[in-house]
Amino acid sequence: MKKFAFIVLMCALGHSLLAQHVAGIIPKPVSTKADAGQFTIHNGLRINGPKNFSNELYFLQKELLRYQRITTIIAADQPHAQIVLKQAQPADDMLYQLNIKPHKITIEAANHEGAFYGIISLLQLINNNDEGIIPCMKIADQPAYAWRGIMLDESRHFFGNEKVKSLLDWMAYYKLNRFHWHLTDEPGWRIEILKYPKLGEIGGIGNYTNKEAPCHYYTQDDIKEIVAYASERHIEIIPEIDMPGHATAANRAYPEYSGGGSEKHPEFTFHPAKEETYQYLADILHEVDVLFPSQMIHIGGDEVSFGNHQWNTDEAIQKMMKTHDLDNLKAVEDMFMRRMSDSLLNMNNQVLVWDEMANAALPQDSSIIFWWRHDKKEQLALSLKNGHKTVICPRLPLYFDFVQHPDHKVGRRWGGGFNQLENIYNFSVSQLPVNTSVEHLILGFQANLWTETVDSFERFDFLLFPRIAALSEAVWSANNNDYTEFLNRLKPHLSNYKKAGLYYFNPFEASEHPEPTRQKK
Ligand code: TNX
Repeated sequence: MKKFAFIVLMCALGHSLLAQHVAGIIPKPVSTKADAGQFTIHNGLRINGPKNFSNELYFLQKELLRYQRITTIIAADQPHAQIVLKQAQPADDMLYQLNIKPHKITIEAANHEGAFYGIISLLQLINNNDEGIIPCMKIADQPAYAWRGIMLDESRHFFGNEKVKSLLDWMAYYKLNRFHWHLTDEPGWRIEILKYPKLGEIGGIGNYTNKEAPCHYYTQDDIKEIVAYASERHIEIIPEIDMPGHATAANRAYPEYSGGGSEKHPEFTFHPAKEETYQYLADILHEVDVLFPSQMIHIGGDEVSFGNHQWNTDEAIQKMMKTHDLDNLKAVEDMFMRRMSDSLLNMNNQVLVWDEMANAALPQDSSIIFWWRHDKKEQLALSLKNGHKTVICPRLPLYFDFVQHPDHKVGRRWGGGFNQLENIYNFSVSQLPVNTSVEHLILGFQANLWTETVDSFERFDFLLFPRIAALSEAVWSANNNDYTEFLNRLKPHLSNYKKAGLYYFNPFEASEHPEPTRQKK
């Protein structure tokens, strides 16, 4: 009764803030306007849409069944349907419009993406409101940024098909659309390469906690399955094959391509002065290219100086430096990355790299730089100055391996700083020294989940939820400026995490799920 009175009041006022609150949609849509009445979700609802949107309709059916145990029927024609997808350009160039009336729900979109995100908003409305009763309203929406990403490191710890699919589900639920998959690093190599089977079979043994952990890697069939799953959810997968550093696991499998390492990071690099190295890596990238239709491969380029000490004494490398007039090891790195980027261009792929490569003379239009070192703003400036498209993912506040509460002990901090929900929610480009003339080069934001400290599903969930919701609002909603109001909208989401069995961090009741500890290394 109370709720009914509230809805009547809200409709009478037509107040958009109240409507937003009742809708509980994250990320917050561009506009939400309340209307009179309500729609009731029930079994046997008829849904309809043009042939072109049949995948999206099918997705809606499956998700209603999964979340709500509601079965729907595809209606033969529109007049007899209660939920209708329409292919049309919504007013004001919006991506989609969702109109809830007492007897009909309409989603209007010009393309698949719009239809899909209209459906996601509808699903959130249904999941956030008890007993399938949703207040009437009109929503018009579009994202502020095109690149809305999560990176997952599966080298340090391996999580497997089901956990990755569940992450893709939640990414879609929050309208995130880029999954950057860090598949190779020091502890393990996690992708099957047919031409070099030892990469998986030997490189796949071990993880950050235990060098002898059983072998785990994704077969090419696993990858195809996950790529198809992502594509159904409008998510592109960007695989990362890290080079010339972070190559330890690969070097265990094929030591002949190793360029050595340092005391702390043995066998850390690929050998930059052997022709065979370039052929070997190009072969690997060719297989990776076939598996991932995104036409984007991330080739790392980070932290090479952690373990390139042997380059100083290796005869072939020293000779190459003289021949090519390379003054220092950074110049060797840059040349290595330019050669590998030629291979990627040859495959019609974009070249994705970390911000160490912002000034490496990589192809201007086809490279995307990932700015991660929040304390090196000059790298962001260089990337933009050099005309590179840029993804923003600074350690502070977008590294999800950092702790999120002053009392938390497991996970990283930087100079005492860490990444609370509020910092992520409030993050925006306006906090960065970015010249307006180059702002268009910023594609969007991504959060990176590095997994040195993530040795269990509990820690995985705890670090991601609910920070993933704050990220999504920061990158989708240009007008996210009310953290308290966001926290209100978050409440039904926490209930949904609980229903899904996630071990999330509860910002209202931190004791609900205590910080999970780690196994001993
Ligand atoms: C830096 S970000 C790394 C990773 C670590 C991470 C831990 C980047 C390009 N390299 O290798 O896992 O810090 O926070």
